[in-house]
Amino acid sequence: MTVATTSRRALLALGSNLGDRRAHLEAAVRALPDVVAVSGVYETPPVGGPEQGPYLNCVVELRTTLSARQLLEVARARERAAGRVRRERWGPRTLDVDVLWIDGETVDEPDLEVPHPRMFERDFVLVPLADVAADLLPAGYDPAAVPDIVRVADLAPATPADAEGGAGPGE
Ligand code: GSY
Repeated sequence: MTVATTSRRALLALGSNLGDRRAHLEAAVRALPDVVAVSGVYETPPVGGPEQGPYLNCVVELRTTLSARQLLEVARARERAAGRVRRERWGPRTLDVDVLWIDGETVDEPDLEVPHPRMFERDFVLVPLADVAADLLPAGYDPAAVPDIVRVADLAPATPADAEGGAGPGE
């Protein structure tokens, strides 16, 4: 495990297709630590799993000293806070938070892989990723050319008051 003493860029992907999808994303973004940028919110067709409704997806950039493991704990805490119940793999969910990328760090453990193993295959990740980390896009990838993905909202950046009430890694 890498223990970072200086902050580095980390990217998280958020998705929701159950309940008040936008409210779930907004609450999670406000509670995440060390957020420096938030992509647009995109409505995206579901990929994989059973028949289910469309998702709202976004990508968040952090500048953080948290490790990949700590970020996974933060992500899971936000999913629990959104009332997520794990029923079936790739099924509908109130909130999904994936650790996509941490500059200079790779993790290959049974429950955590960084970079996320499918991040470069999924338009619902790449299109919002283009808003905050275009340097990571595969060569030639054009988010404007992707069909069926529509920017539907922008989330307000968190205020200092949000940060004071935000979740730490163990929450
Ligand atoms: O892997 C994240 C959850 N998820 C999504 C998602 O966030 N967006 C879309 N469009 N399809 C998805 N399928 C799964 S599983």
